[in-house]
Amino acid sequence: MVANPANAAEHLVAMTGPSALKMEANIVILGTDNVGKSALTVRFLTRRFIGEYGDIESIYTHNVLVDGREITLSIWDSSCSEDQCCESSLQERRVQWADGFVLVYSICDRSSFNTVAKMVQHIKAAKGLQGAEKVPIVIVGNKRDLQHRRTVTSEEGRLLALTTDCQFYEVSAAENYHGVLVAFHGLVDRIRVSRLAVRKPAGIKSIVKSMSAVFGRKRTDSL
Ligand SMILES: Nc1nc2c(ncn2[C@@H]2O[C@H](COP(=O)(O)OP(=O)(O)O)[C@@H](O)[C@H]2O)c(=O)[nH]1
Ligand SMILES: [Mg+2]
Repeated sequence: MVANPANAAEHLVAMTGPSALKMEANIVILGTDNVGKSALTVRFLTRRFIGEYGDIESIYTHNVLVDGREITLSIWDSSCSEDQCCESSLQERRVQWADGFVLVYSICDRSSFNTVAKMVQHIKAAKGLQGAEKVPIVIVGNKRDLQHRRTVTSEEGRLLALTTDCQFYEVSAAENYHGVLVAFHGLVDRIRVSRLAVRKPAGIKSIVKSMSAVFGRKRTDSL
């Protein structure tokens, strides 16, 4: 087989040129009813809190710029009753579709927190990743403004995230846009890192190998 130097050069430009700065990712928002999944989604998309959101299952597309990189997000705002949350086939489809997960509970609702703990395990098992690969998950304790009704402490949320290798945020979709933004950006960062981890073994080394094939250099294994 004869390698074509022109093709190899094009390939390199494609990997290092403007398209390398673009990324697409699917994000699903999960959690029991009434924890504020739609409120968080709408806050992130529009910066607004409108109070009532109905019960519509929707996928939104949203472009963001993170560190100079254009990212197209598809965000699936799920809606499911409590007992369906882990096992239904719809849930399986959401899990397989998603690159990253926002798992939401309300700080005023302990059972929603327990469900998030179960979901983390379920998602990790369903994704079946190996070795150092991580599932990008952020755990979000919402309704932080309702301190007087709090039943889940911040420490419990933080501990759950720490022990499951997830990221943790406590926010109020009702009162604060910035916290919601930071949580979504945290997830985007996790997705980027997880993609780099997948690509790494085939990264620089394989570029050098293909260049060597083109220019006839034999030894690449010292790299
Ligand atoms: N006080 C307060 N209420 C919130 C917050 N987020 C959502 N809600 C309210 O909680 C209810 C359920 O929100 P929704 O987004 O529909 O929950 P979903 O079923 O998880 O999508 C609505 O009445 C919201 O106005 C919040 O941060 N603080
Ligand atoms: Mg909803």
